[in-house]
Amino acid sequence: MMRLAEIGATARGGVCRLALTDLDRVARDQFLSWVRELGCEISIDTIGNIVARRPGADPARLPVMTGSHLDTQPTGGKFDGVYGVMAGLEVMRTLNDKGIRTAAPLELVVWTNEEGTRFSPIMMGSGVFTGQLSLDDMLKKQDRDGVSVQSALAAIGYDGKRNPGHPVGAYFEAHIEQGPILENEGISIGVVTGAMGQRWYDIEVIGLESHAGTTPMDSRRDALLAASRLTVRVNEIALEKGGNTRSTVGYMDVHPNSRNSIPGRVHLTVEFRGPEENMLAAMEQELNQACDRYSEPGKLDFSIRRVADIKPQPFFPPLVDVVRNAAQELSYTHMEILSGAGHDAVYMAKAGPAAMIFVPCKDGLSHNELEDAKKEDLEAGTNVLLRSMLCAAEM
Ligand code: HGY
Ligand code: MN
Ligand code: MN
Ligand code: MN
Repeated sequence: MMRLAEIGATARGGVCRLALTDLDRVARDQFLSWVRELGCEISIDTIGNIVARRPGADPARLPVMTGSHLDTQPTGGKFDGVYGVMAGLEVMRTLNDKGIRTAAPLELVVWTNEEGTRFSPIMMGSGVFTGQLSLDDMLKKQDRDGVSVQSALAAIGYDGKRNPGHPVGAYFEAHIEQGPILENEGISIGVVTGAMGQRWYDIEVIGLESHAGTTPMDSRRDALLAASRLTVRVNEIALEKGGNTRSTVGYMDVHPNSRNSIPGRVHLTVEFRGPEENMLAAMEQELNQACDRYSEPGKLDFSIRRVADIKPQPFFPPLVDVVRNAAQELSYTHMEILSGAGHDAVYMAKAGPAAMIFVPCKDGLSHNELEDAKKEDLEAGTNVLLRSMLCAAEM
């Protein structure tokens, strides 16, 4: 048996386990062995989501579901995603140990490709499960080496046969906050009221490769110079908008990436986050204007493709109350918090009742190999998850 953090462990103490790689397979296989030991019924759907079902006393009841993801960022940590999966596993183990049979069935899910790093967009498995993303379109998505989701799923043996999606009575996801608020406030539990919206773009800047020594400065078509100007502008857009909006250029691929050739082509990614849909729309308008401003038709051309558009999503108030009451009854300090990060719970909330439980992480750091969290906080979050699921399962 391997600890999940060992599967893709990096020299700096982080984890690099990209979606649908062989490391993802090893982690999925390990998860399957654990849930089979618990007597769960397993189903794998056509986008690779794994659902482990613990039968309830009343099979007619809609299941109470929890889960998260096993795929990580390239410089990922041990807790982003994995914590939610392990917390759900702990809930099921505890109920087995105590011989408790809930009225409603319980389900623990591992979502495919939550991070959206190797294959865009983000939250792919839960998006297909809830009908927000088209299965056919997602299966065709390719990574930078031209490998499709469909062939990657088959290569790791997780190209399930079951159609994705089924009615869920309630969904809870436990996750580290991935930001500094809970730690700064000295609070153990985040009662998550909702999540910011986000928009993702792929941008191509087309100039012309030419000789760095012979091409005069005034006749260059330097795609990297234009992409750099755009990068500065993207950051200014969120700073100018304020209101908790965020903007990031996270990826840039320069062609031909040779020190003595003027870059002729750049592929870069832009993402915006914000609590208000109209703010995201305004930021997108600014992005389009910036590309127009930096383009010189026939000299420097920009193409923009929006690849993700996830609306700001409130969680289901009655379930948010269940989480708050559970924290209260267990005497954990708690506070309401809005998630800046996207989570599979966001798509689940578009299809049914969903809520999240946050726990603090060290220095608010995540998507970083130094990601860390305290045992007592992880335990508190798991206890709140258990209590919330039991409450929903008996409702
Ligand atoms: O990017 C996100 O919001 C998530 O952590 N994948
Ligand atoms: Mn995550
Ligand atoms: Mn993440
Ligand atoms: Mn998540």
